[in-house]
Amino acid sequence: MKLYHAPASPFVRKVMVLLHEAGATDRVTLVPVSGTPLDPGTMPVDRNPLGKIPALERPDGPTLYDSRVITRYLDDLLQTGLYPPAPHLWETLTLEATGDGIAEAALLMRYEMHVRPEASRSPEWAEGQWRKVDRALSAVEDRWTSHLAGPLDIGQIALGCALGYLDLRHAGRNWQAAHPALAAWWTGFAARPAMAATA
Ligand SMILES: N[C@@H](CCC(=O)N[C@@H](CS)C(=O)NCC(=O)O)C(=O)O
Repeated sequence: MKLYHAPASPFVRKVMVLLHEAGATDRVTLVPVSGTPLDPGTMPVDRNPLGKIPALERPDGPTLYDSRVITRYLDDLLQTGLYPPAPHLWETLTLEATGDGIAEAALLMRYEMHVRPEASRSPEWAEGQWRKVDRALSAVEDRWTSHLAGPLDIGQIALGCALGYLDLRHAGRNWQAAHPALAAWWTGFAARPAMAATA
């Protein structure tokens, strides 16, 4: 399989972490690409009309895109056990959506303040995105603390990749100060070999 890839993407990282956890990194060849909404650059627009990564070319059908679709496909292929049976599944998928939403808001802030031409940037809009991140981090601490202490699942992986992206692109915000319980979990989770290998 071919995985369209950029090392700083939190969504690509979800896929890579799953592959590392499953011991299956040798099943994909990485295709480095880059691009933004302003300039798709080398993004695989012929494979994913949205011009986004990750996208996965596979032998048994058309290219898959969106990290949630790809991780679900790889789980089916590799039997990773990262999706528990219902009803626990609903909490896992909601946590995954929360992690992805944090990463998405953080990415949109990055595009707004570093990709959009300077004259049309809106710091207020970027602050609105950060408020989403901050609320979501509080919600994770309120609702998912015991879930985070449980067996590894795709929700934890999505959250970890989102927190890693906050550290990479928004370190100055120091999210850890307002969310100490989550910060403590993150210290341990970031040390997992699959996370360290994809940092
Ligand atoms: N919901 C998508 C989001 C993917 C996404 O936004 N990827 C970014 C890289 S981190 C991208 O391809 N951006 C290019 C663009 O938006 O044009 C997923 O989970 O795969």
